[in-house]
Amino acid sequence: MSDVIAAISTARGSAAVSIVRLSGDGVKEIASRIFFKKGFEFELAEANRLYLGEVKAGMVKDRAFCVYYRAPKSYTGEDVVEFQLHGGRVVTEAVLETALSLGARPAMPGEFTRRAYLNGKMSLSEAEGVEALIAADSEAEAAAAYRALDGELDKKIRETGELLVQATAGLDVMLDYPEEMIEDTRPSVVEKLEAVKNTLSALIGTERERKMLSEGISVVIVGLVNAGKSSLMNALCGAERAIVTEFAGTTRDVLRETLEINGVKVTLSDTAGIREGAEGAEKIGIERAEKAVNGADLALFVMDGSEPESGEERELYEKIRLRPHIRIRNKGDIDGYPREADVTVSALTGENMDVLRALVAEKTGIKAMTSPPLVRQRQLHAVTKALDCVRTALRDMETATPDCVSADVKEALEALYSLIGEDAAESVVDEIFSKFCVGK
Ligand SMILES: Nc1nc2c(ncn2[C@@H]2O[C@H](COP(=O)(O)OP(=O)(O)OP(=O)(O)O)[C@@H](O)[C@H]2O)c(=O)[nH]1
Ligand SMILES: [Mg+2]
Repeated sequence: MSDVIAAISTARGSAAVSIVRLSGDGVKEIASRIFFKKGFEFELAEANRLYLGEVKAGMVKDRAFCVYYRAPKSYTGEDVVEFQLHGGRVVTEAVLETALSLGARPAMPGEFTRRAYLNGKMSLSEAEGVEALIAADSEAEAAAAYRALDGELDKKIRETGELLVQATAGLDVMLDYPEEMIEDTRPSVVEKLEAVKNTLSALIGTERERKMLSEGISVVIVGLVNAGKSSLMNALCGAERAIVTEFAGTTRDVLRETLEINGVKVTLSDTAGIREGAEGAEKIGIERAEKAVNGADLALFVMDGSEPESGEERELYEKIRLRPHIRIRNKGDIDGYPREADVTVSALTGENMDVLRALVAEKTGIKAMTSPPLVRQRQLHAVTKALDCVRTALRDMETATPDCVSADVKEALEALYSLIGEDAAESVVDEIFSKFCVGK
């Protein structure tokens, strides 16, 4: 018997629709005292059907939809009722309060999904995919999360686990049978361990890919004063973020904005324009600009095409030349002066901004990236541990006895299965679901 939990599953605040969700044994009894419809009895409710009726919650009434999902064919695997109400704090909270007064208890963060996991509706890594999808703030992150949610990660782990089990069987043969059998079995064990090693390495991906996925790519705009850096920042963001004036030395501090290019998160920084003889705040701004360039994945070097190339510009370029960068000739809408550049744009008219975006994608390798589906640190640790064990096993194949290798392989298996939640410790499960929002 599981008690009934209840929560508001949609975001707070006024909205067109809000959902209150209940799950557990006895949801129908509670719901039947909140939702009313002529000729309708909850006992006879059809599953998965949308009923239009009236909810009554103390003094509050609303016309609302109600859906009943019969166990085990529901998100949690239990009996579930959902009320689709008109959004807004009062109605939504009144319905929740009434459900609580009728014997439901407030759901803990992630408790619906936790029940889904406990009832075998999804694995731990799929549950983590749900949480990561909700938390995602770029398309690439969402895509990786969906691969976990959809069971792609699980499938890979199970297939890899199966190979390890086969390797263990091979090792048992080597233990139990005479020399000649060992020579026959050894290559197939090594082959399986190599295959596992490759799969796990690919799952982990490179450090760079993972950083791109979670933190995004840092791109810094630099150049001499008045080159149009802040204008370029605004054009790339599609919003008036940075102050633009015709006076040199407008931007004093580093200004950051997050945007997406080809679905990948990019942190774009506008910096103070560089010039000789700057003092005070401007001088500090220039120092910060130089620091920002050093910490960035890519620099956008902006040149003012309406002015002739200066010694100062060449000098600044020398500092950037050896770092990943794109040379941009700005103010292309004016008949100005030629420059050696990767692209000519106009921040004012938006000319060639799509070319610039494509160049950013190309230079940072965004295009070629298919994100590894490990969406949480816990998963990364588990796979890294398994990979370490497999590497040790391969090394031990050369020097150690089969039972020694077997122990390495078993350790790898344990690490892998912890990922999908087989025999997961209570504390691990608690930790995972505590990150969810209430109502999921
Ligand atoms: N015609 C034209 N003018 C531009 C273009 N981009 C910027 N400007 C003008 O150039 C001047 C300086 O632009 P900003 O974007 O403030 O330049 P900045 O590099 O950020 O300047 P500082 O912050 O002072 O270093 C402004 O008057 C802009 O309107 C462009 O593509 N075409
Ligand atoms: Mg500026």
